[in-house]
Amino acid sequence: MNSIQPSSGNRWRGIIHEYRQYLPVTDKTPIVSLNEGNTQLVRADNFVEAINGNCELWLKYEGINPTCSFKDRGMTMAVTKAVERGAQVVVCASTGNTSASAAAYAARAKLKCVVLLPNGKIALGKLAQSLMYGATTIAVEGNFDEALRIVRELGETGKVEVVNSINPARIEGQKTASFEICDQLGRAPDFHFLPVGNAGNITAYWRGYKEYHAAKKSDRLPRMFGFQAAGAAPIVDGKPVGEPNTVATAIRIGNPASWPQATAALKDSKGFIDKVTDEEILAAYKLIARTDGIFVEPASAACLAGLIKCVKAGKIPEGSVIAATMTGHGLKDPDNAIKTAGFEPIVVEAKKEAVMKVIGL
Ligand code: AN7
Repeated sequence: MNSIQPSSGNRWRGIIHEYRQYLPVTDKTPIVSLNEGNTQLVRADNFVEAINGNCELWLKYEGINPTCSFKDRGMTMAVTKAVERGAQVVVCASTGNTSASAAAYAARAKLKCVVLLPNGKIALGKLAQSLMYGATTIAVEGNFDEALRIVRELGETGKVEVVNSINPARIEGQKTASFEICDQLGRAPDFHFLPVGNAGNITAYWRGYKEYHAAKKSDRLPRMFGFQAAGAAPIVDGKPVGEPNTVATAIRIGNPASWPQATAALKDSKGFIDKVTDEEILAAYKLIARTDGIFVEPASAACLAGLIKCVKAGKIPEGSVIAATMTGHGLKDPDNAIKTAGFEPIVVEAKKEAVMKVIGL
């Protein structure tokens, strides 16, 4: 045993500690945390200017979580509850971020972790994470929806704990992002924009906003605006997509698990869901990096592409306060970043003159 007493300084100790009265935990719950949450809310005026908008845009930069995506909020809860129940093995299907997060929290909790990924359709950084954290990494010859079906079947054996967002603890943890936005803004936004894949996050955010409003911690409820990739837009199109496809591999999902909850969130919040093309996603992805220095993964940029569309269509009243979730860090997907940047490093001789020539001096 370490004889040094842990300090009880006033530092952030993760979302379960900070928001415990809103979460299904007791004093005895063995919390598994990597101090997730407390992510920046960054105002993006340059982006708004570039798109000829007339609104306040606040980006919830979830890429700075411990495994670089919003999934850590749900995973601290799911793995904590798994440990509380005495589970030995956690399992998930994933387009890459859930698996990275599950692998990290399972490592910390000393649980075995098994992840099922669509073979060849995972961004490189996410694959590296799963392998580095030591998860049993299975590449399924199929898409996410097929991997999730297998995971559901594994769950029915009672031998493993499923940590996909069909696990209610996940949604509970993820709703804390809404609490943080209200705390950081001093109010709830008028609109909340986010990308939609399996639809867990839109469900969680709406729940969070409603609970904070009911607790009188915020003054209003935002309208939820979700965006799917055009090649993987089952909710927008009103039917499952058998072979989803998009450059934004994180949201390459054809049959979202939380479809009914997402539909309810959209209806209750007077929200809106639309689809954006890969071209629109990549344009927004590059623009937010170049205008405001914020590097996100393509899936995150889907909601910025959606904002561009909404501004053009006149859907956003002047002066609106908009929050948008930047769900994952840009470094997760170096291949798409290098392809999208549009230029390559300029190789020069190791001489000052050569560099000056490139600069144009
Ligand atoms: C960066 O990791 O589904 O609508 O298996 O990684 O709650 O699914 C990831 C989803 C948006 C969509 N942005 O959120 C997975 C997975 C990023 C994501 C979404 C995901 P949901």
